[in-house]
Amino acid sequence: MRISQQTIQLHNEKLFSAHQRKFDFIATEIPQVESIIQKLIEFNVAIPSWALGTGGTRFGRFPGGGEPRSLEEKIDDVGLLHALNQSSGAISLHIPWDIPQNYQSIQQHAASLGIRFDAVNSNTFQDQPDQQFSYKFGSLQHMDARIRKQAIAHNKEVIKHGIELGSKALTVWLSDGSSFPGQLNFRKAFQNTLESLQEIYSSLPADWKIFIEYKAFEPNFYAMTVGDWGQSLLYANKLGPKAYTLVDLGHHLPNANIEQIVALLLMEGKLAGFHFNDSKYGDDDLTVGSIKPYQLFLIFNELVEGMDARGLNHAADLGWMIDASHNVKDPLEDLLQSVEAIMLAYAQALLVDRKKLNDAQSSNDVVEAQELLQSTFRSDLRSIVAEARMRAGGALDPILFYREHGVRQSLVKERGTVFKATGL
Ligand SMILES: [Mn+2]
Repeated sequence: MRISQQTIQLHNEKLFSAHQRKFDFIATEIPQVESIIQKLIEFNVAIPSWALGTGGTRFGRFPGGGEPRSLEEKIDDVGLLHALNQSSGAISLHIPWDIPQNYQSIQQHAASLGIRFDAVNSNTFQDQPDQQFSYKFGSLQHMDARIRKQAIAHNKEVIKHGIELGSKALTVWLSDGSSFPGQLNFRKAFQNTLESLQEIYSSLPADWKIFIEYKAFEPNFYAMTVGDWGQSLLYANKLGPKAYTLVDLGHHLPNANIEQIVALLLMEGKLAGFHFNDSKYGDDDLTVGSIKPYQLFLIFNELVEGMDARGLNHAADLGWMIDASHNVKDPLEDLLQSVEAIMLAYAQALLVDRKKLNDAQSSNDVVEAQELLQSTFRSDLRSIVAEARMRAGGALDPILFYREHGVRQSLVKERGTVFKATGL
């Protein structure tokens, strides 16, 4: 199904006067409101192809129906999100779950929905039916050169698919590591991984980047070979100027100060971008902003400060992507909530009075610094985000629209109830 501009307009007309009241109230308080709206309109967050279906836990999966059955239908779903919020104009593919059969027709299909192709993701954390060697004991780190070679070749193939579709980056996340002390020589595992990455790096086109994603742990792990931002940055620095560190919010040990990590990576010019999600205890499955919205704001506060300090374009110079798993919510509703949470945190960060914060920091006025951040965080900017969305052609209330128009019900009718879209 497609959502017409006309139905969005009707939806907006119905909600307009209530929206206008709220918007006028807050807009009079914010002299730079127009520049914030402009930045929000430009800001887009890529949707990963694997988040369009129901995810699973280690124990089970409870699909909700109407899931996309093909790459075309995954692009259709991102098209629905983008029509509603005008901020989801990119898809991030996962190879081999989304191998395109016909590049040209896939590209045309995506372009007709205003969708471009974000970073492509390789997968050496699973064995595929047709592969020769197993990744049971790792891939790029493996002690056996033949297995490293197979994993390198896969990454090179992913780059080739990405080139055909217009992607500009390869994201590498490895579940390489060890489950027990003594299983692995840390130094050898690091060096093998580095050499493998160097070979992949040498296949990158001139205008491409490689994102090295780190993760502190998997439930059965003793050590990860790319376990934190220090290790990722080591790889990125050794690889060269096209290599960057990717921050996935859920990939840290509990209570890690992610905003500080972000500030320092930006300072070093090595921050690739983000995978957005949230967690209460560990891992990356929950909706971004659902558990720790203040942390999300503090991260965006550092992002805006750091990007401005380096003269970066907020919308284009870093990679912005959601990476979550939807186990109990409708995936599309969850993604709409995710994009909204990101936009709100970004809008709030744009509102922080940098000069006053700087003065408070310079004079050690700790109380004033806290007041500045928290009064911004507690400002309700939802109507500003909605205004930006409406001006861009989206819906004032995307989730209300989605429900009132029975989008999921239409998808179930079209696609049925049983298909499994995630690849896991
Ligand atoms: Mn991730």
